[in-house]
Amino acid sequence: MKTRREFIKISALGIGAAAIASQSNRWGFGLPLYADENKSNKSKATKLTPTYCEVCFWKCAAWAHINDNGKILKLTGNANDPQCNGRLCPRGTGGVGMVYDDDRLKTPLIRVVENGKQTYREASWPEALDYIAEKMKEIAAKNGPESIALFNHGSAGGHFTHLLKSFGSSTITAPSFAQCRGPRETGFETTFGAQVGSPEPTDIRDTRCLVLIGSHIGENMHNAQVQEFSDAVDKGATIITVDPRLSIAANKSKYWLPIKPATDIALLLSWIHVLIDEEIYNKEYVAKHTMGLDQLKVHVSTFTPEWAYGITNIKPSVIRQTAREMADAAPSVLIHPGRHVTWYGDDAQRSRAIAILNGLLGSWGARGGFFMKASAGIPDFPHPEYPKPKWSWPEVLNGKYPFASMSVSNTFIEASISSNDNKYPIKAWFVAGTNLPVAIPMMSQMQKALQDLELVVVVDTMPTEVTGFADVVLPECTYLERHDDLRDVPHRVPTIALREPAIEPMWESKPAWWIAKQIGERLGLHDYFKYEDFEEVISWQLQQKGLTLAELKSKGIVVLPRHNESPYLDPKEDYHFNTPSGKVEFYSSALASAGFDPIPVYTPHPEPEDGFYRLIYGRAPMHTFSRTANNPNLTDLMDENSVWVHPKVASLWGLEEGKYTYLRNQDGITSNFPIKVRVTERIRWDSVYMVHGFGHNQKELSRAFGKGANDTQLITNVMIDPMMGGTGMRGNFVTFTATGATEEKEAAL
Ligand SMILES: Nc1nc2c(c(=O)[nH]1)N[C@H]1C(S)=C(S)[C@@H](COP(=O)(O)OP(=O)(O)OC[C@H]3O[C@@H](n4cnc5c(=O)[nH]c(N)nc54)[C@H](O)[C@@H]3O)O[C@H]1N2
Ligand SMILES: Nc1nc2c(c(=O)[nH]1)N[C@H]1C(S)=C(S)[C@@H](COP(=O)(O)OP(=O)(O)OC[C@H]3O[C@@H](n4cnc5c(=O)[nH]c(N)nc54)[C@H](O)[C@@H]3O)O[C@H]1N2
Ligand code: SF4
Ligand SMILES: [Mo]
Repeated sequence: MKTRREFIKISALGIGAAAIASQSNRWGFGLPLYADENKSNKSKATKLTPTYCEVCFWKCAAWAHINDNGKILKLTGNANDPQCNGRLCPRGTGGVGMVYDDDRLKTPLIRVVENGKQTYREASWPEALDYIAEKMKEIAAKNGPESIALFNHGSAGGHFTHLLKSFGSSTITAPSFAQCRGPRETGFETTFGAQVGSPEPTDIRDTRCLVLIGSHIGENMHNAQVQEFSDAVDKGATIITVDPRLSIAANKSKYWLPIKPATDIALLLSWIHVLIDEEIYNKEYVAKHTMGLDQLKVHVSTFTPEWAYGITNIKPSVIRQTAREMADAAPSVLIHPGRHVTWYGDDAQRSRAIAILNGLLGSWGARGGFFMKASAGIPDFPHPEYPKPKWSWPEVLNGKYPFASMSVSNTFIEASISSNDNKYPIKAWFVAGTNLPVAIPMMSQMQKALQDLELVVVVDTMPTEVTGFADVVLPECTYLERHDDLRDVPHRVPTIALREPAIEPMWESKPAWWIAKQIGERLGLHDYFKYEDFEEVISWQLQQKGLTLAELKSKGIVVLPRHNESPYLDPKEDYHFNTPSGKVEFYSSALASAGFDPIPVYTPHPEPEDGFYRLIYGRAPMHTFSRTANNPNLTDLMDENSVWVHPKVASLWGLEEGKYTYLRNQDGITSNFPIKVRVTERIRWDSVYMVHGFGHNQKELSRAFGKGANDTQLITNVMIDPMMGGTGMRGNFVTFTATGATEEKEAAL
């Protein structure tokens, strides 16, 4: 059957060829390492512009160093920013590569049919914006503005959120909940009445014992967190890392617990058992602040370390010893909540087990545990009240996932597929800053949704996979060429950071605030966009805080005093937790009455069949998801991922270090591209590991195309968390097809 909306690879176009050539000459970008660039240009910077980094969502405040010719020479961290302490991570330093990447989107594109084949043609901005506004009006007239949805991640999202809300839709979602940290927010909220949030309020700096369940700090490069981790190691804090792989963090740990994947809940219950059985939990805190200890005690009575050993492969003596280490350090102890926690579909319960363990140790609100965060609170620029939508993301849930506290991206995809029993159909997508086919493992549903949607607008900087979905592609300029909202991240102290354009937008690219305003005006929403330039908005907001734009321009960031004095709970004072009982809930009646386990239980997960290995994945220090895969500065540091295989397994399959193999999963899906083999004792024999974000199939990404394999492609079994809708991605198993892979790889080079 001929599909209505074909997936277009932008490579089919000859777009921007002239522009590429002239830009190459202009910048002389022979792709040097940014370090060399920095050195040779060190003395030549004549201007510093403040920004905050957009290469990941830690948002480090930084300075762009610019020369007289208006070229960005390098980026450095802002010394006054507690999120980075003056240092950028390798990705942040390499951010310049995002600007001077010749493969960038350069003009708006509109989907057309030429000679019976779908393709894109270049369009002017007025043409593209008119097209979108007309379509939006048409769709809103038929189905209401609520049927226009936004998928977003990053700064562009704020501007399109404002646009959609002004138009009457709050059908807005992001992959950062159901593909990332949603389960832990649900787990902590049902226990402490508070979410963890981003950045995490983990007081690693002052901790005496840090327990990492998977969280691979050091590969997960969230800046100040990594710095604090390294300080904690230097100060002699006990680090306990639970990971089937010897991660960088595990390598720095006093205890590495190479757990059998998917069994963490058993370990957590057993730790809880030891704390209660040996009566080494934080009695004062538990008596004062918690409820449900009696039920918890009965619940874990049989979960001895001997029981857990059979499940997790972690020795009983190690389980006892590590539990005692935690108790010794309490309350300055942190069982880290993790961040990407959508693993096995029972992730909210695993996160709840982590929260309960923290509650037993009294670390929530303690120095060296979790601190109470503070933010600056930046007022909205004045605009008329948003119209009240008739429905929003809770209706899109369609009665599912009662403990989802934010929108669930996957349900948006389902609601975009025509069906008679869908009372709240989604008809149009705005996609800003998220590469949906790589971020959400639901390719077949996405394909179906694409047949039924009436409009898909993708706002991106690069021709990544998601641009192939669009009816209209809009080229956003990079973060170094634009204004965005003031940064107000909640942390130990409130801060406000400024992002100003370091250079003018290149080619025809435009900032998201401008694009949103242009569409808004075409929809008659002038009153919501009463500014010529986004600097006016920022300037007004700063004024309300008693600050000036001039001050922010010269400092980049201001650190404000906390409105509530201490980031820690006063042990002598009572505290009302925002749970139904007002206490930390070891036993949750809310969960029980919704039909969920009131205290977490361990349920075994399916095991790989003979000849298959569990596919697990994570981060590399020099890349962020798929967004950096084509960055010339960062591909110089790492341009492909590899698959980690235990030597025993390698010899069984005849896999050799440095050679290539295809991976095939339990559903017969073979990786599009071969992946390099890394033979290493640092991974359990029953699992293989790869870094997420590689294996791009868009030819227009000239550096990333065909480099390494794409984990998402192999994640065809998704286990949805019934509490909050998260997409568990680690129940996939792969085997190897090495024959011919190395030869094919060599032929392709
Ligand atoms: N460099 C870099 N840093 C990043 C990012 C990036 O893209 N690049 N992204 C940021 C974002 S948004 C997020 S969400 C975080 C993600 O970073 P984390 O939250 O740290 O991610 P995890 O999923 O815990 O990490 C993967 C680790 O879990 C281990 N693992 C796999 N299966 C299991 C299991 O069953 N049990 C246990 N205990 N461990 C297991 C893997 O071996 C691997 O070491 O990183 C952030 N920091
Ligand atoms: N298989 C698998 N799936 C995962 C994960 C995993 O580890 N494995 N991790 C999950 C996690 S933790 C997260 S948080 C999500 C992340 O999901 P995403 O944020 O969607 O991740 P990326 O793949 O980096 O896609 C980012 C897109 O934004 C574009 N972009 C970059 N900068 C800008 C900009 O300034 N403006 C605009 N308009 N666009 C920009 C990039 O070109 C790219 O197309 O993925 C989740 N999905
Ligand atoms: S941690 Fe690195 S990539 Fe993330 S915002 Fe900071 S410097 Fe940028
Ligand atoms: Mo994430």
